[in-house]
Amino acid sequence: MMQDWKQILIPYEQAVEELKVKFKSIRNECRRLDEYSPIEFVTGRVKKISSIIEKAKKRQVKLEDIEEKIEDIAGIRIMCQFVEDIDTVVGLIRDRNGKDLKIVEERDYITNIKESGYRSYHVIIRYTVHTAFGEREILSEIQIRTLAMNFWATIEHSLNYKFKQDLPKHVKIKLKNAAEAAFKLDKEMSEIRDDIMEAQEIFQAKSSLVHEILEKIQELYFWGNINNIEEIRQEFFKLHEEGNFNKLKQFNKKLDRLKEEYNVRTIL
Ligand code: 0O2
Ligand code: 0O2
Repeated sequence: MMQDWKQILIPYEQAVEELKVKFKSIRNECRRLDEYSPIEFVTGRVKKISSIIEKAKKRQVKLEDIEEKIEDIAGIRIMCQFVEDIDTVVGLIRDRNGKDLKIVEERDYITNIKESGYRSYHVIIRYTVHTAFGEREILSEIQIRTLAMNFWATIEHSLNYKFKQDLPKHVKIKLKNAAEAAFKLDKEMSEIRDDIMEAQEIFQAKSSLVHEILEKIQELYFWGNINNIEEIRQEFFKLHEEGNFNKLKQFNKKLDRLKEEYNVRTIL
């Protein structure tokens, strides 16, 4: 039986790994291009066998129907900074519909907040994995939420686990209040979204500029024959300390000129 479960879960494990890579790469590409990323971080898991059996029992799903009826055996969670980013991410998923995934259903628990106070956007997809034993199409649930929604859901989930779904009344009230606070936080963050995004973009741009400069100094150093490399390094340290973005940009251009100059000399 255990062996059967292992065999069943292999494509789900592969799907989670692949989907994590795909969504993480959206974030990584944006960062590399100094662009704002609608994705903050991504997690994924394959549901534990005991939880699958428990869910099947609760819903009176027969063992042979588990793969068609339990949609979140492969679960992906995408965290965003702002509620608006959720729409962007859902848009990205819709763009892929019929390409590397098929959307089965969307559940908007952001507009339709659950009784518990739970908010998130769920997209159920069909996803094909190519395993050693051939092609397999599996179901997967993608949950898209803000950091605040995630904070609340994680705590509520662990409390439910602790109290075995039977939350005492005072805990329930506190959780409802906390859900309201998380909702307000998201709203307030949205109001200053433009300022936050701008600050983050500047920070990101500055960090890649510094990276670029350091690489160029290293290149100039290794090409040798640059007698004022120490001077260049000192100049960089001074500018870095000063923290003026425009001056760093000018310095970067100066390094380009130096590199070009040196290249010309090498060619000649
Ligand atoms: P995994 O990759 O499955 O082990 P990478 O090195 O690129 O694979 P990444 O995404 O650069 O990993 O690391 P990141 O974003 O710093 O996240 C590290 C792990 O912490 C990931 O778990 C995140 O999903 C998880 N995490 C949990 N809470 C937070 C949070 O508030 N912020 C961030 N940034 N990460 C968080 P995994 O899925 O096990 O990664
Ligand atoms: P896990 O892995 O423990 O998170 P149902 O379970 O019947 O309410 P349904 O219709 O199967 O839900 O699917 P739905 O509501 O789209 O998604 C179920 C999943 O959403 C849950 O998975 C949770 O991850 C999350 N979720 C839904 N409601 C709540 C809630 O009130 N609080 C928290 N913390 N999470 C919620 P599981 O099965 O609990 O699995």
